[in-house]
Amino acid sequence: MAAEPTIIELRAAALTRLNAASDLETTRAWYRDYLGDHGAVTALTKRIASLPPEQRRAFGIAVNALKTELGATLSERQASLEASALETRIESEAIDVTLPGRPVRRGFLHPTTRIIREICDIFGKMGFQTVEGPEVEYAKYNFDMLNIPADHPARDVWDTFHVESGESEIVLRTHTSPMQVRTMLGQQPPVRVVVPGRCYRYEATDATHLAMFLQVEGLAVDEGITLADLKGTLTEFARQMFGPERKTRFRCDFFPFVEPGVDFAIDCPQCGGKGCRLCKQSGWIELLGAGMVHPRVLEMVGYDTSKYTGFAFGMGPERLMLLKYGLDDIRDFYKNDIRWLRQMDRAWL
Ligand code: FA5
Repeated sequence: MAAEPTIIELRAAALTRLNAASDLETTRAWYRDYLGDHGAVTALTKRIASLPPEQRRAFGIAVNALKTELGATLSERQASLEASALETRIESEAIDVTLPGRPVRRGFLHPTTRIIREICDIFGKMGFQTVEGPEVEYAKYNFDMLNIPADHPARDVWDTFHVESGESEIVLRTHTSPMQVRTMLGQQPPVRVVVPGRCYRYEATDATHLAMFLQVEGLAVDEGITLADLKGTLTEFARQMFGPERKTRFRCDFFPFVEPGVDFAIDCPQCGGKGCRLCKQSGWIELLGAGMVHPRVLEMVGYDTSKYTGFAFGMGPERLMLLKYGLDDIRDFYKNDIRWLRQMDRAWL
């Protein structure tokens, strides 16, 4: 018969192994080897019945004591291993609340949205309401009712994207001026509106020209409105936009829907009028086209021209921004280069 370990030897070996167990998996293997169905202690239990009667009692007591002791020691060992496993996990998952947080990047408005809002706010304080209109427009509103009939040479000035020809000719609006017509057809004076929106022209793109660009239109019609009102309104706008010290200049210009027509300029904000690269040495920067609403336009919308007069103006916000910030390429607005856009956001005055 092979020498079997005595209870004392078995106990010593079992306890040594259990104490050395460094994780729960090892204690479960240990359980199988000693206390499980085929374990060494269970084997001893099974032997009790085959012992001579005088040895059975003492052996039985000793085996049961061993079983109880090992069971209790196992529970203790497992509890302590579980506790330290938990501690390790908590430590590894701990958050150091004293570390500086990662900065969350704040979103910001596109510069064209900001400039449009700024322009409309300035006119809003002067009593102008902001309205919007369709970008796909009847040629009748874009041209005819603005005193630009089909055979008029001025019609060629606006290189037009045509959507539909024939009876109801439809175009992509080449300016926001058709909203003058729509506004006046929809209401009687007094009228005071500004109209921001996209316009389209079939032309080659370069540093100052886009095929899709923004305009802001302005229109005021009431009794007794004169050129002095136009000058006052635009001067106030220019000073709010470019600084209170700005000088202004009005010169004759031609647009078929105004009479007289003017171009409006400010002294160059960069050089104060001395002449520089921005103003091309002229000392002046042209901001927009304007004029007194042509009586024919007022007639076509059914306004009483013996009673009402008005002024209108139209400007290009992207070009205004080129001037205000000394930028050199209008195409940058629509490249979606996030670094350029962020720089514009930071530079905003
Ligand atoms: C007009 O479009 C007139 N409707 C303005 C007007 C309104 C005059 C009311 C009188 C009364 P003009 O074609 O000059 O005018 O355009 C006005 C502004 O739009 C220009 O000064 C410019 O800033 C902008 N603009 C015109 N074409 C382009 C383009 N291709 N790219 C970018 N901006 C443009």
